[in-house]
Amino acid sequence: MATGKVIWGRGVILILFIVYQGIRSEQNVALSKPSEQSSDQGRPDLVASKVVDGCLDRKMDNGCCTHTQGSGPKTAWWRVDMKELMTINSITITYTNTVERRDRLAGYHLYISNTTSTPQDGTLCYVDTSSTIDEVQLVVTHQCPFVGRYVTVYNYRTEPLRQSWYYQYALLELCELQVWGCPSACYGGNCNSTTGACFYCFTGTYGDFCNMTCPANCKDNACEKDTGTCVETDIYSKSGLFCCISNARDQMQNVTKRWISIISDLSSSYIVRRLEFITNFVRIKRSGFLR
Ligand SMILES: [Ca+2]
Repeated sequence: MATGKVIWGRGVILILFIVYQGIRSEQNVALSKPSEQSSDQGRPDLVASKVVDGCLDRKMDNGCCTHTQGSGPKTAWWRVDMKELMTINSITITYTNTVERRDRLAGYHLYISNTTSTPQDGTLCYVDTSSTIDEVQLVVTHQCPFVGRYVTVYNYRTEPLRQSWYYQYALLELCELQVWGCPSACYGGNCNSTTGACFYCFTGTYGDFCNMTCPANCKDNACEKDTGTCVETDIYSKSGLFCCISNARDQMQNVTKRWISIISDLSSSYIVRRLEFITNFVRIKRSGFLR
């Protein structure tokens, strides 16, 4: 019977976890953010920004995709700068379907980073290791539970090719990349799916995006999320209601310490001089000068 209860309890926990995952709220934090890529194909409508324009159309001529240089490069990359640290849950890649491109996308890497020194900076979230061309998915979502500012799609070609069916050059024909997550300032990693506003803030911050600091006189550094009003005021803080009492108390303590120091110095000096006088008196007395 007891075992049954334990199993039932685990089931409840599992169900709660699934429900939590189901109601997790997040937004595409890459939408309309600055982006760049290793090279341009040449057509003005096939540029890096098309990958974060919100258009999921996969036909290359419809103006929703990009295209890096097609012949020659052995490496290719595309990167988005989300402008701040984001708590990422997953990333959805949408690749062109104008013609069969699986052999071109195959072998790509997905990185999350805080720097851009190289296209391979940061954490490798996913690498495509498809062993056949049919395994390569052109629209796919990868779980990437990391915190970072940049997301980079990177690919390369070697001689010999990692797979014999790979296209010989490295190029990217991305139509959209969606990064599902929230600003890292959001407590719990949840936010409004439309505005990106945080549901909760960490202690000490407030505002829609939890990017403002609670007033210094808030007790335990806690304030209301929307207004920044202290949940409870620390009345003895430097900026609290009794700030003057607090300041006066500190000043009194400083003055007291100073007087104690002065008196101590004077006392020490007096005692030393008295000892010197007694020592000299005894020395003179012993010499017989004084009778
Ligand atoms: Ca697009």
